[in-house]
Amino acid sequence: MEKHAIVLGVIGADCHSVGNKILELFFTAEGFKVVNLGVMVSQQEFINAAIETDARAILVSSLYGHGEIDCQGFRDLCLEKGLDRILLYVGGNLVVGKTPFAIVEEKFKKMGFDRVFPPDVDLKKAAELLKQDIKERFGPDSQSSRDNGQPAGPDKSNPEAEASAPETREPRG
Ligand code: B12
Repeated sequence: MEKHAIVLGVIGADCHSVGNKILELFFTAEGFKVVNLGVMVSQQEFINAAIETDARAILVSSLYGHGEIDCQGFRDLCLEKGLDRILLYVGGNLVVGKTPFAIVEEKFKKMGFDRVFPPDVDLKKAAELLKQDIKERFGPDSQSSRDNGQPAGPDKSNPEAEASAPETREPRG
């Protein structure tokens, strides 16, 4: 069976890289095709990678406390770029200080994230939720995450576009 692509990275100016490596190894072992952008990733970079790999989900990490600012408008930008069905997950130390998690979760859900995770999340449970969410959102035939139903990926008729595909980008950090 074909593996579902997911895009992973640490958003904004955040350079915490340890959790990102663990997530890459874990979700790869869970059977996903993980496109790991590493640390210090912009919203636009996440979205470009998701479009070019026809990803089912973007998994955003934020550890340094500025997650709320960095994630503002992420869902709107996805919609603007045609990713109208992509799953958005976010996790880590999402805000500064000790805000109760229920409040943090509500905040990020209002911003358009489908699931929000604390730093001590059981990754096995997160992977199960992701598999379930992909099935529910994309159906058993797992259609494209873009609104036009066209397969994503570089335009084979355009060698320049093909040459700039980001999947091989080395993760930073
Ligand atoms: C190591 C460390 C650093 C190192 C990072 C080195 C590196 N290459 O990674 C250095 C020294 C550079 C650093 C810098 C800073 N740090 Co620092 N750092 C830490 C520390 C001690 C450990 C982080 C770590 O590696 N944890 C281990 C990994 C495995 O856990 P994790 O990162 O949480 O990731 C897991 C989960 O969060 C979860 N997860 C994460 N994302 C996602 C996403 C999804 C979808 C899911 C399902 C799960 C998930 O799964 C991951 C794997 O298990 C933490 C404290 C702590 N105990 O966490 C502070 C901490 C993260 N740092 C903090 C801060 C404030 C900073 C600085 C701003 C300090 C400063 N004033 O300069 C800078 C930021 C620099 C920057 N631009 O990013 C704060 C953040 C506070 C907040 N959010 O409110 C923390 C929590 C310390 C604290 N208690 O104050 N830091």
